[in-house]
Amino acid sequence: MKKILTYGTFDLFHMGHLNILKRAKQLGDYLVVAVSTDEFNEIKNKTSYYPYEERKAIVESIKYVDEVIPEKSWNQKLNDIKKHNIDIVVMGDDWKNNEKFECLKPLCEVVYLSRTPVISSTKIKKDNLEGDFYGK
Ligand code: C2G
Repeated sequence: MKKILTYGTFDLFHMGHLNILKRAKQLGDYLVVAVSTDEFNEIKNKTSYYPYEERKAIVESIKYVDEVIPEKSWNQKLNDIKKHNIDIVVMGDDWKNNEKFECLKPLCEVVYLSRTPVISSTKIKKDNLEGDFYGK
């Protein structure tokens, strides 16, 4: 069984998140998603609209996702790969060549998939503040 692992905040779940999870699952048989905790988001200087428990519940309900684990720190990835017998770590290509993922290559394959254009949690928040709507 080929096991895939990906990381993210997955706030204000949108098509960019769905696309990466769908395509990550297509690379194997079992997809583990590490969702950033609220405390870790603070370290990432990210504030999410939804708390961890709700972001976790949404990601868990996605049919491509087999398991959700908490992402609590930048340096848990090597342990995650060993503990879950991961074959491939998948991230959007905004992370391409980032040392946080390149350093995993001795342990497993690292695949960067193209980001879905335009949409992001940040854009959703901004558009809502400005009264804009997607595709407008
Ligand atoms: N993503 C995407 N297309 C978008 C938006 C996001 O493909 N339009 C991908 C990102 O590249 C990432 C995943 O969706 O692989 C989750 O994105 P975020 O929730 O923004 O996660 P991020 O803040 O990048 O956290 O340790 C790694 C971090 O936890 C990643």
